[in-house]
Amino acid sequence: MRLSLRFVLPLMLVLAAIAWGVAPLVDQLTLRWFTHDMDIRAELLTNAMREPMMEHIETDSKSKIAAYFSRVAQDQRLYAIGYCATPESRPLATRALPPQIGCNNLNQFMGDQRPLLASPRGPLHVAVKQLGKDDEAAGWLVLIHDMSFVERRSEETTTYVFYFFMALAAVVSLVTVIIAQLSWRGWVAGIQSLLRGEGLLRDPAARTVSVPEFRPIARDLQRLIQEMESGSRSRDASQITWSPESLRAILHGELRGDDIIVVSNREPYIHQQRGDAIEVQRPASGMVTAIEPIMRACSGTWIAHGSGSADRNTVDQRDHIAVPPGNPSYEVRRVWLTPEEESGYYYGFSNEGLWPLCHIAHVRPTFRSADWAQYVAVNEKFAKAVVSESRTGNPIVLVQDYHFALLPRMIRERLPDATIITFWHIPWPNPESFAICPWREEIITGLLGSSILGFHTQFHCNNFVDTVDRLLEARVDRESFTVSLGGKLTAVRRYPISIAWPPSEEMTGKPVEQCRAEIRRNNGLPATQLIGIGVDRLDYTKGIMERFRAVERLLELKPEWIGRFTFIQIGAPTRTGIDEYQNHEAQVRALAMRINEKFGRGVPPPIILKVEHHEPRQVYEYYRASELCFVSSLHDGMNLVAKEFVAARDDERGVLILSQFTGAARELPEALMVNPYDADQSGAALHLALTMPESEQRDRMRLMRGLVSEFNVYRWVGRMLLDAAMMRRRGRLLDKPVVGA
Ligand code: GDG
Repeated sequence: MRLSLRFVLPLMLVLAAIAWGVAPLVDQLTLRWFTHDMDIRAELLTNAMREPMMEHIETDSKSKIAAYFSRVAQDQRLYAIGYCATPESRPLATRALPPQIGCNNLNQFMGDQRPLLASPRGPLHVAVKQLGKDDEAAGWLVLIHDMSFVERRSEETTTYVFYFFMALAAVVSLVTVIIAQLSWRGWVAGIQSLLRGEGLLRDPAARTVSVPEFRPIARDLQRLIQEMESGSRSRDASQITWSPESLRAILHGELRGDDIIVVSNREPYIHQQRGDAIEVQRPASGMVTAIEPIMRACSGTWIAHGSGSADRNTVDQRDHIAVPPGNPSYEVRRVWLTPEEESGYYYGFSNEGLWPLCHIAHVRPTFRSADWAQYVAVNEKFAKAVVSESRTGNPIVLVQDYHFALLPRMIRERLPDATIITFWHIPWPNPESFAICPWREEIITGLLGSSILGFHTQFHCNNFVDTVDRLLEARVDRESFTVSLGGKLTAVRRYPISIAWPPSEEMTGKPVEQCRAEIRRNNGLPATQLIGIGVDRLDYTKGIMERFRAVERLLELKPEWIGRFTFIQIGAPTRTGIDEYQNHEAQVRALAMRINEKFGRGVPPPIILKVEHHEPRQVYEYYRASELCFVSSLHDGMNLVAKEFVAARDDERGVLILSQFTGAARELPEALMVNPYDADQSGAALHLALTMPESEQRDRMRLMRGLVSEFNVYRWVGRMLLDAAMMRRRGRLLDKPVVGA
């Protein structure tokens, strides 16, 4: 014991001293990095502002500059923004511009070695950028960023560094004490083996320590060091630029390349027999649009219903097929359903029951016990497929959508250590609406088999937690937004879905001008015709009837558009086996015809309805060819069409008209927001869009493109995986070490 104390105390003192010495160095380094980041950010911001600013300066419009500044200054980190026309003038600035900054002393804030500016809020980063040409300055832009977060980060870093060294001291002390207690026999060999690193290797096959007594110690040590390593590397999701590469890095770093399995009803590639040939089709589905780029990035296994007429002819003996065709990067495992299963589980319970139940679109849900029995059976079938596809006992399973409400619990029963992330792509209604479902408890209990349950908006999370509170004996914690059922915890979280960014070359490769000319020509329209576009599955929740009524109202209120404006609606056929969808299609066709008869005599028609499947590339060509895109869902989870239109417009033109009842409305406030039930308002929005000046289109489009680029689909799944990684780490720490296992 005395030996241990003699060794342990000085060691702890030395490590504490190192910790004190290292902390300021880490501080300086992080400050330098963050300042450099801010320099880059200021440069980018200036480049984005240069053109609009020059326009406002040329028209000498102070009020426009002020309005433009207050829009730009909504950015969280941008503290203040100002403009000096000359060194003698007074700065034109947002209110927070610190009094120390004047037009006559801007020189102090130029150059590489400039200091940060002190303020009561914390340090401020000041960047002064010249506008106009080098020899002919049109003034100076002053951008001030809030750097107070650096202080906060630095405090956190210091604490982590200190705890890290303390923990290290504790571990080394513990090892020393135990070693001192062990017999002398073999200790030299044991220490040598540890020093050689054999006991600290990650590969279990290489994890051999020659002396048996050391094995448990080495394993504990290894475990602790790994946890500390990953803890210190744990990413702050808001600091990552999300891309396929960062997603791959997370999978390897945070999740150590764990098994990833996706389960959905719809498959990403459908093989159809067309005569003697086999054709590959990409389905019209928001869920597929979102998951496909992720699977390309992380090469997992995607389990889905094999629904194509040639699907069975294209799989191997294990029902697998590598996709995308021609450039395979992941595997699809197809699950086969009988016609009875498909009719009861998919058309019946999922789409005649849950779909209308969760959307407020005034279509009554239909619940049949025979459909429910098929729904249970098909969920069981997919649970078995998940077990057979998982290479380990603790895969990460991403369960997609309302077709699989029971699957999370079924997987949990078979693979208790799996991390199950379930994402509900459609809205969740309020408890009163949900309670009409005869199998409401089973559905909620099924979903609560998930480790994480995700929705697009906080509103849907709240509705779900309220529903659990009302209908189940479960413990709901509104502070951490978790639900505990039978001792198992589910985190209910908001993850707004998005699309891949940047869009692929295949989608945006064709120049806008060419798209404009071809789309007009192919639809028999004059080259000068103005075009609006709508792209949807022919679903009654998408508000296609309301959209057409808005076009009718526009032409009634502003007859000057008759013959000059055409709205093209792409309506991908969907769920055609359900009566409600057949009725809806008939109504949509009839309404389009009536409006065309009313306003289309002798002139180009006001509405062109194209009820057929289009490939994604063609859909993007329509986006690029149009003056406006109208998304008028009556109730939607997110609506990816809105984000796709924004992504397609790299020319920064075009206007998005967006229903306030979509999830996207919360992220794209620069769109023209409408209540689709209000035909007058929607008609007025169409007129506004058709007459919007190009500079305003550009300002709005730039802001929306900025948001979609940052909040892209890699971020959507990356944040779920990071949360899952943290849960797994916590779980490992709480687990008892398995001695000798
Ligand atoms: C659900 C939720 C949520 C459309 N026509 C064709 C076609 N599309 C593509 C679009 C877009 C996708 O389908 C539709 O996405 P949405 O998000 O608008 O809608 P849902 O399919 O209802 O999706 C929705 C989504 O899940 C994701 O979570 O946003 O709220 O209801 O990508 O471009 N694609 C092809 N041909 C077409 O004719 N290939």
